[in-house]
Amino acid sequence: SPTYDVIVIGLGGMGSAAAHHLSARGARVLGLERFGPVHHRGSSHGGSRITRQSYFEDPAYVPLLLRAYELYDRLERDTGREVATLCGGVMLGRPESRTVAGSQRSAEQWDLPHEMLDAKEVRRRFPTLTPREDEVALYEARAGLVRPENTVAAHLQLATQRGADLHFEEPMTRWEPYRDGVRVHTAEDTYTAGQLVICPGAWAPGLLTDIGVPFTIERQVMYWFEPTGGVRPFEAENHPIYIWEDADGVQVYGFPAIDGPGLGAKVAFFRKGTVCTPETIERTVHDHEVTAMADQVGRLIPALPGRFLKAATCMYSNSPDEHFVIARHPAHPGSVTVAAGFSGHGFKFVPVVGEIVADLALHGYTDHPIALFDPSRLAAAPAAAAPA
Ligand code: PYC
Repeated sequence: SPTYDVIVIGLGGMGSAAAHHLSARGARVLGLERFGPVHHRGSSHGGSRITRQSYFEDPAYVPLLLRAYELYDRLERDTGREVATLCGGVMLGRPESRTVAGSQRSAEQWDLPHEMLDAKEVRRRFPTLTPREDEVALYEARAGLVRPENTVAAHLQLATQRGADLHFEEPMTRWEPYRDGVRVHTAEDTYTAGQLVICPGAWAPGLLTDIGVPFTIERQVMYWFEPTGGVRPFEAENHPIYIWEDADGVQVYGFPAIDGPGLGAKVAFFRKGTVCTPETIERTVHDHEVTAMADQVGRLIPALPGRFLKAATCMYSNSPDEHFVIARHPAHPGSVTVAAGFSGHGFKFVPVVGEIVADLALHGYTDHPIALFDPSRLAAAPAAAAPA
């Protein structure tokens, strides 16, 4: 029964970063992953994820983003892998939309460099974009994209170099408290450790049954189109990432063409998925879905939906309020740390989540501001007393 300081369950985005940060601090780490390294069955694939600092979801995320940017930079230097491309980004919509007003609020509160552009100025600077007259944009030069597969590979590489044991194709079957720590079972073996870190991704409903948070897993589709009129205006030196909210509150987001000639540019709906499970998710993308995407994005970027090239599915793991869950496990506060419920906007935080999880597992606290992610906020409200 091999013994470790920390066992990390799940080696996707968050778990691979946790394994790296823990082993970099000298912990003896075991990582257990149900699939192979850098797999495409969870939430850390598809070539790109947006990164940005003017955070419409809540200004409380901004200090974590500033640290994540530093850590992505360091990751790139330490591994030589390209993990971030800061091509600039526009958050587009009506001035009062969540995407625009929320981004502006964060930018102003944290004094982040940004510009507000009217529709005419958006069209002048970014000729592929054709917003309506009543739409505006917040432009952030330091927004861009991060690369999920390269990021996971980089963290796995560094963790291995620091001596972490990473076991793939070896899912945890169960765990239990054991002495002062935990005991973890797989079909292969039983392992003990002082600390357990659970980074379950879309497997949260099965792995975090006793944490009091009803996670919902959502199927999402990513689409790649070949722009009409050639790819040049869509290349990263010419094209920003974008999040566009229409008058009905539907958000579409997309990327420059980063994969080279003939491979198109990626676009997707933000939070317009169907409930699924990792076991039953529909991986086929249907013609009507492609048509709906092309119609929607064509209203903002008429040249994008030329030839449809391919689509892929992935999963969001939503918490009820779409804020993360990062904490010591309320039922096992001395030995278990969880990082879950990233709700479709987590990947840009991957390295800082690794750092936070390492703090919690090794010291029981972190200096990072994570009050927003405390699962007790989601505990069911006590039932109201019956009238006498
Ligand atoms: O986190 O910026 C984001 C994002 C956009 C669409 C999905 N996630």
